Amino acid sequence: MQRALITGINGMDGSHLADLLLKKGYEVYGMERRTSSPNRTNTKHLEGKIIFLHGDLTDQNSLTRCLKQSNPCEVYNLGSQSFVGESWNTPEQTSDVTGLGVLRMLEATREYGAPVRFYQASSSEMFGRMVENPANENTPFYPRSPYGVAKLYGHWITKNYRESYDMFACSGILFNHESERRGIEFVTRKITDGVARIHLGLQDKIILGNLDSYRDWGYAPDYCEAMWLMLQQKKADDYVISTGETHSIRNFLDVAFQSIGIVEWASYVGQDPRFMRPAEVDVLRGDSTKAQTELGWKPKTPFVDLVDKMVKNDIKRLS
Ligand code: NDP
Ligand code: GDR
Repeated sequence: MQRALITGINGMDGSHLADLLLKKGYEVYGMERRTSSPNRTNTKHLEGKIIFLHGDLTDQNSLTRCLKQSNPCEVYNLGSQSFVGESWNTPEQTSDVTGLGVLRMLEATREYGAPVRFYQASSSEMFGRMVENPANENTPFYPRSPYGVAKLYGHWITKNYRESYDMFACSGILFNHESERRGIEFVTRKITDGVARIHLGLQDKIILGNLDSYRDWGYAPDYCEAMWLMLQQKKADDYVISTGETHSIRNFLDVAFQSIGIVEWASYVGQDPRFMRPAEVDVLRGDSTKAQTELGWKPKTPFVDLVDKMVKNDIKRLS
């Protein structure tokens, strides 16, 4: 039986990837940090189906132990301090987990010795102030946040371990992807949760930051399929995963409010400098031609369906 170890199991992607691997017949091990009260909102349904292990990306020994306990064929390194805005408040901790955490996981995998296939969750935030639009695997990087810089380290150290030790190590350069399980502070979920609350009379306004940035938004379960496909190839490589479309936060608001029958949303939305960033990534758009050609992957969920699913889910949850 195929065995996989996923770090960041309780996050959005970790939980969707576990669903996918279970469907494919894998034995799944999920690494989570010890907390005083566990947050298994996204993984409650996986209890009894996967094996949870305690480990932390800032603790080398715990990673080595997780590898020994799971004896995996595939490692998916999805754990990180993933909130861009927070990375200015905790730049050192972000660099430690999101950057050096990758090195620790690679080192644990290398020391473990068995032939393990390794996936690193790289990010479109590495393109930051996009030098080329749309960005592909050869586009130069220009990160704009401590998070983006840390991800860039993770990306290069993965490539370096592949070249230095002939490890099967891939980076998926994933553009923004969202789902009903998205953390509540990310803009998409903050909007769909807010729209649902307005619809149900629980809230008057949604307070946001910059409404004029553009993102290339896809659906997380589609993107987890791409992670898995990368590890099934003959040769390890890096791939951009994106829809190729870009929409502003205003476009997202248009569609989210339309799904509750509101066209003029301006009076329901406020702005607060607290949610603005010291350096913004104005636009992101990816070219996933390589993944489409070599992996046979393509995005399945249109933007409007993604927003609609998220709003409907929040209305149901809050009702
Ligand atoms: P989430 O924030 O939902 O999940 C991240 C997970 O990492 C959480 O479960 C968190 O645990 C865990 N984590 C944080 N710190 C540590 C640590 N020190 N040791 C071990 N685990 C830790 O992120 P997503 O699921 O959205 O993203 C998955 C990965 O993909 C991340 O690396 C992210 O940076 C990257 N990425 C995401 C994209 C997106 O659009 N979603 C796009 C491109 C890349 P806890 O629950 O305890 O906080
Ligand atoms: P991002 O996602 O930074 O792209 O990182 P986020 O949803 O946080 O921001 C997207 C854009 O929305 C603007 N924005 C706001 N953002 C938040 N969070 N809250 C607000 O109130 C708000 N108002 C406007 C932001 O300024 C930004 O332009 C996500 C994460 O999943 C990363 O881990 C991942 O690597 C990248 O996507 C690709």
